[in-house]
Amino acid sequence: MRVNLPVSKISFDLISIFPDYFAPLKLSLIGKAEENGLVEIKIHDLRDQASGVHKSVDDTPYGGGAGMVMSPEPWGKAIDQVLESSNATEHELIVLTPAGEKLTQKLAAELATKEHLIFACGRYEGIDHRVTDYYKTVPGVRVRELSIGDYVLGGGEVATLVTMEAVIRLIPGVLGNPDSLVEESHSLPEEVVEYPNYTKPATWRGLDVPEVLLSGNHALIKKWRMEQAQIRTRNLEGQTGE
Ligand code: JEK
Repeated sequence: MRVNLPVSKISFDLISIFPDYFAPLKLSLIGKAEENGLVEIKIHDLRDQASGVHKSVDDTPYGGGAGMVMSPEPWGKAIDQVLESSNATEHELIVLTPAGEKLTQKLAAELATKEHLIFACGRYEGIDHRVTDYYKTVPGVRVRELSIGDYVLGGGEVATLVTMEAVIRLIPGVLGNPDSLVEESHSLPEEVVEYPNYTKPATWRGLDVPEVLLSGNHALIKKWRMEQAQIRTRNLEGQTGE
């Protein structure tokens, strides 16, 4: 039995008009991390900050164009409230956007060292630009505009789930067996390459596990795995045009 690991809890505040998107955070690795007190996750409905009978959070874009833009007022109220109710001294305000800095393993590892992460999840064509401009001027707040990849999603919620999973599994004590993190850290953070994995049975549908893996020769196994990883890296480079 292990209790009271000496790690400080990372707080996550998520703001969205679709709080139900975050139901999966109760499951698996992230759900366990919260149960074990390694993270605290609070979900906020942006609609609670909307005024007027229609509780609207969007409006037509200045300058014209298709679609709607999220109004700054409810965002300002929601983010101020989160900041006021936080005990943290430093805050990362993460605004998901298709045009943001790309999420990488290196960035995930950096975020895993922070005490307070706020995720602003927009919808429609995104959030009035003055929201990020404003919070960039607030002491103790660092604004990061983040994208999870070069494709267009309908909003920031799924990108937040992706980012949180990448970050939370790097928090000390979250993974049952941290050996996998040690192995990851030996490769450069951004070149995630892998060798193929096998488990029992040794023969499945006529396909055998490579003999070297059954040899017990650890030096030879290590060499074989490195070669396999290199083959996969070359194949990936073909895909990305590098
Ligand atoms: C947050 C709203 C939807 C859809 C306008 C953008 C060029 C103009 C916004 N990797 C990622 N992909 N998409 C997102 C993401 C999408 C979002 C929001 C994140 C809030 N949307 C939306 C269209 C447009 N076009 C592409 C042409 C803007 C994301 C992340 N993270």
